[in-house]
Amino acid sequence: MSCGPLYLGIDVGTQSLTAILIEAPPPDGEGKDRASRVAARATVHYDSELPAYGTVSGQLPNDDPAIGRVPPCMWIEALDLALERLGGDLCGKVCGLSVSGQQHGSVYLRAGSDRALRSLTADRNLAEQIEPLLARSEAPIWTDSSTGRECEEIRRALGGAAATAELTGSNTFERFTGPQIRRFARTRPDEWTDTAHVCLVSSFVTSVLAGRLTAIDHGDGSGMNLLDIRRREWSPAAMAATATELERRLLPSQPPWTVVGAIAPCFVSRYGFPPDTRVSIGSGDNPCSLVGVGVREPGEAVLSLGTSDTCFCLMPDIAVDPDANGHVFIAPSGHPMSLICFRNGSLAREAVRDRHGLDWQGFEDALRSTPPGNDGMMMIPWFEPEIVPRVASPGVVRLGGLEDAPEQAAANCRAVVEGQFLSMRLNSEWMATRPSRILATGGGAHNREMLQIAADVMGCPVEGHEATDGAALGAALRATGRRPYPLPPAGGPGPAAAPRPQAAAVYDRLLARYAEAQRRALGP
Ligand code: XUL
Repeated sequence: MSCGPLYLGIDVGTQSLTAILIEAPPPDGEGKDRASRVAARATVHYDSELPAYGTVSGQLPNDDPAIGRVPPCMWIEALDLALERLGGDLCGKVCGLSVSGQQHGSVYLRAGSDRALRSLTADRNLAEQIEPLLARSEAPIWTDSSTGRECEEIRRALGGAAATAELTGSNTFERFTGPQIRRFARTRPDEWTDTAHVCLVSSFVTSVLAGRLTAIDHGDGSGMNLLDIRRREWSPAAMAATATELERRLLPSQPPWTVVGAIAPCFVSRYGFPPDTRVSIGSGDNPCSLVGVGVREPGEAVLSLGTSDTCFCLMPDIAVDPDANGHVFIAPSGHPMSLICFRNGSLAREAVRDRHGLDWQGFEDALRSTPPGNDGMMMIPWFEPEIVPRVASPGVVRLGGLEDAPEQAAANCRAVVEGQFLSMRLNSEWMATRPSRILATGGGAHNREMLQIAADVMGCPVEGHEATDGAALGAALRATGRRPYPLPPAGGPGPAAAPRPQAAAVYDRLLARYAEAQRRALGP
């Protein structure tokens, strides 16, 4: 199919790298609200397609389950392979590109890296040219949870959990980059001394594509416990609490719409990219996904109903969770965005479904057959330890006559879903932004009855969306350099639900009861 100028989005994910080419509608006039079109996509799965690196689920196997690391050259080899698959005809039409990277992972480079990146050549294997630049052969990624001690130390130095969240947008979390850096500097002082630059996954891959060291954007930077979320610059206090001489090693932080330069000449010779292909600064996969699903206005939210349930919301102003369980990142539009993750998502729904011998259709029928408010029966759905609110050991609470009994199968199905959305509403009150529209993605977004409960509890319309490749699409939309970003390609029509006034009033009343039950369950 013939096409106009193309934009390339590359998502360096946990298990695979995806490259997507989109054609965007014309920037002005009628094209403004038209969706983009996907022209081509290529995905490289690390485990099966780059077996020499020996990864399992995208990371190096380790006897210690708390360690999650990746050889960074694997991402570069995956990039090379994905571009090869897109081919010269399409790459030759690209006018802008940008990278989305799994958030929090860090790459450590030696002095002289900038010079070496400026002289990358198309004649030699790309990963082989990058390998000598690494001061650390492995990059810790977001799955790493070995930094409990460092989290504690940084949090204490910054004045506690609430103060850390107030400054950096989040409490310290094991997977965040600051704690990773601190652990590296403490346990491998020689390699730390050898480190001249600390990059994130997104800025590392962008640096290779741009053939120069590139900055970290405010969006990915807000997943580090290092960015002052209000001033949007590295916090001297957080850097000092993290590692010695970090300031000179961190590349600058810049707004998410920064253009870092033109593509490196080696990609021009190797894949036929036009020499003036514009490279936009990289960003994190969560900020990119927001754009990739089509969120553009503050108040719009994405609800990802997967193994865990994650809610991102674009906020008009910065608000920080006083309980320090949620996160604030900077979205590609520059607005703050919240991210809260409930561990008891599909896992909890599945536990109820399986307990009562149902399939998903049976679960949905059970929701349809029971009334909003469940005749006073209620559940706090902590089948697993919970992230929001923080609960260390599982403990499901049933109230109002609800019992774990076979004859109450339908009531239990409704109770788990109502409990999940009441918890989401209660524990997102700190955002001070009631969502105006929710785009639901993930497996649960196919369940219309569940979306109806979400709409009634949250008091706003909820639309189901197919959102495969959201992060890569978001990167491609960012690469257009336009704001507001063009709309992503329209997915197939999914179920949708509008709030019903009577049901919404029931949940408005139930919220106080849920809050009281949660307070009791959390204890003193
Ligand atoms: C978010 C998080 C993951 C990673 C990988 O804080 O840790 O979503 O971004 O996708």
